[in-house]
Amino acid sequence: MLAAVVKVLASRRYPGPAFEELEDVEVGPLEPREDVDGLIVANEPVPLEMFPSLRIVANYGVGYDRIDVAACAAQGVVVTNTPGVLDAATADLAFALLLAVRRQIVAGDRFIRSDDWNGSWSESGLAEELSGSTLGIVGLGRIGSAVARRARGFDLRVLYTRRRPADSELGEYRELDALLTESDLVSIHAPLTAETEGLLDARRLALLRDGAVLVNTARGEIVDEPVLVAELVSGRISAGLDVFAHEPEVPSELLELPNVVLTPHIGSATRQTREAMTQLVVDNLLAVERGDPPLTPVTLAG
Ligand code: 8YV
Repeated sequence: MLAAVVKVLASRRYPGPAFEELEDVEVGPLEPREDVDGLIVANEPVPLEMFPSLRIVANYGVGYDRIDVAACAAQGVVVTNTPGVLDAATADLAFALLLAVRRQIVAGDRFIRSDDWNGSWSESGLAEELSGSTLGIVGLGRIGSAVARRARGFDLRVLYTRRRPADSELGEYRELDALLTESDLVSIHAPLTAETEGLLDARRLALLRDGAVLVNTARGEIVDEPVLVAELVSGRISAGLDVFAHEPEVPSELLELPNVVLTPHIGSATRQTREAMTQLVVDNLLAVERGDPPLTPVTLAG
């Protein structure tokens, strides 16, 4: 017997050719639908009561912090995400932010565009070099490991934390407080969970060295944002921020600061990666349609 085609509602038209593989897909807002058995969302909360026939929520992204996985499981709804395919793009962006902050790339670009360059400007402030620094990776998972591998090419010493402490040839394990104290550069690669929300609180941010650079391509809520803003306004530390606690709101104080580089949540936003994410979303939906296990299910244990 042929499996029934999954009737899919997608919160937007996701990029790439794989989207066309879905035979019965509609793009539109999450509104009550009796006939929908598959949803594609980008970490948007799913009102389960609106979809009585739902079998699968395919999340377009690795982070699924806004999806109530326990409630889905209780109703027999499978949740999938897109691990692995966005590691390189996100690690590249973390490095781009580290380099941009350390080498004052955005300030240099602005300086040229403002027509103020008269041949020399470096006297007004020499940059700190990246090479030879100590990089602390908060969360040595898939993306954190991709960052650590890139760090080798920049002659960085790598320290890391991870959920279940274990040795890695990619660096030296540290407790979080020690990592923050010893690092010149800190890059966050942990998922947002009850344990990591507010992980970098006022006490921990104060452990950062004077002149340290904090890069966040994970989730804004992992850092106490008002305290981070105060630290940045004081000029004690610098930051490269791709994520914010209340997106798309960005604290207005940050907009004028020379020690901050801002990007609009673009860690996975390359054509190759976004297309691969769509492919994995579609492959998960088609697996469920065939009656096969999903490729990348989210488990309750995380
Ligand atoms: C977004 C992300 O999902 O994977 C994640 O956790 O935050 C991103 O890849 C993507 O930007 C679509 O919203």
